[in-house]
Amino acid sequence: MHGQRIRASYLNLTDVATTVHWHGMILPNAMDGVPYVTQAPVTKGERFLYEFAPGPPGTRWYHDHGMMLGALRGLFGMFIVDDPKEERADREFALVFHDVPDMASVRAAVKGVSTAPMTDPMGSLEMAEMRPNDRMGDEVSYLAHCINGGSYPHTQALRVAVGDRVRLRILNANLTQTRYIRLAGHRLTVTHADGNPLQKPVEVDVLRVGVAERYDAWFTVTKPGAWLLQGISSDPLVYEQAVVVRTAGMEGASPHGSAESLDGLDVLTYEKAAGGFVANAGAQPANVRKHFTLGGGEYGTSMWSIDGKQWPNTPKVEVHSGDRVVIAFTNKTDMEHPMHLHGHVFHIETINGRRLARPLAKDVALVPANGGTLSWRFDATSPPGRWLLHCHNEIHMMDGMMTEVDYAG
Ligand SMILES: [Cu+2]
Repeated sequence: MHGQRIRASYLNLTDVATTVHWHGMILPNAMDGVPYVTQAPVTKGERFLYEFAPGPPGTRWYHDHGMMLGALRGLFGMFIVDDPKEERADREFALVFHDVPDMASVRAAVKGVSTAPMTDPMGSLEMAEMRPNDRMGDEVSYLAHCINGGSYPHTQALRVAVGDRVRLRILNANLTQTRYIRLAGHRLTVTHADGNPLQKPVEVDVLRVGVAERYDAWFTVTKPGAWLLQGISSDPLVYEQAVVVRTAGMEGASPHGSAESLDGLDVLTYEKAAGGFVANAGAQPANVRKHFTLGGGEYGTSMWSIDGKQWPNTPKVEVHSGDRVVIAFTNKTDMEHPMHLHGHVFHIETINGRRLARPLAKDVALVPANGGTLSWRFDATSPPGRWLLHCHNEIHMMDGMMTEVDYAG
């Protein structure tokens, strides 16, 4: 419940030194869980006590923050900060989409020589951005595709009743891949992005959920039936990433599924979530402006960069408490990048030079590939400290696409 404090004692019984990051939370910097930046990594047999008042309300999560090969995310989960003032659903389900990586492909991807293919579905934004000469080398192959720890048909059915208003809280905990998620036979009403309420809910057929993103989506059960909620991909294996939504009496029925393509479907984009674009009124006021060029990812290299530099040599953002900060990204690479800022909620303002009608409150945002741009603003009103800003694609982060926002004084 929002307003309560938590105490989480982290005891590390593995051989891998790591920390726990509370993704999407605004909290004291010392509790943010970044090794060597906000705390020493917790080694085998050691304990670390995290204590803070979770917030803001919404669908947040936690995960380990290794920043080195061997400490790939193995500890994670959804963290719901319940808002007592919010409308209640008849049923609510938390769904964590995650995938088990093939570690050999992870090591190859870090070196830029992986042979794993891109798996986005036909009709997706990523496929549209592909150029004929794009050479992969950075993708990870996955051995299993899960929701809440299981693959279909071993996932637990979501039981609903006719007339129910159902709320889904969806997290993409995949290390590298965007997920397209659809509930067969239903439109979804999206109310929250990364846990933050949209100014106006939007209705779509398919959610596009980048790495580390969360969406809250609602639907109404209007008739008896059984339908698959699933990841849509060009990789047939991803079809195991599914759960059945069913009414009583439909236990034996074979569920309705979805086709592999997104053709003709209404897909959630930032533009849609924000009510479209408006005429650009010019730059909005800000005390601090920073422009970053995202680069790297050449085949056969271990380099993903910000302004040509790799962490820890990347240029930092210096702010003072109370500053209005605008950060603009230009992406020179052929992959999109889910850029995440710790300890703040930001508002996406522009995409490819066009201004969103309603700035979109998030903590991670996909910067479009091949020269795409995206900008966000935030107010430096979080507790002072060093707040990481990085690509949430685990390979890109390990290969250096990371910087920080530092509060001066
Ligand atoms: Cu990236």
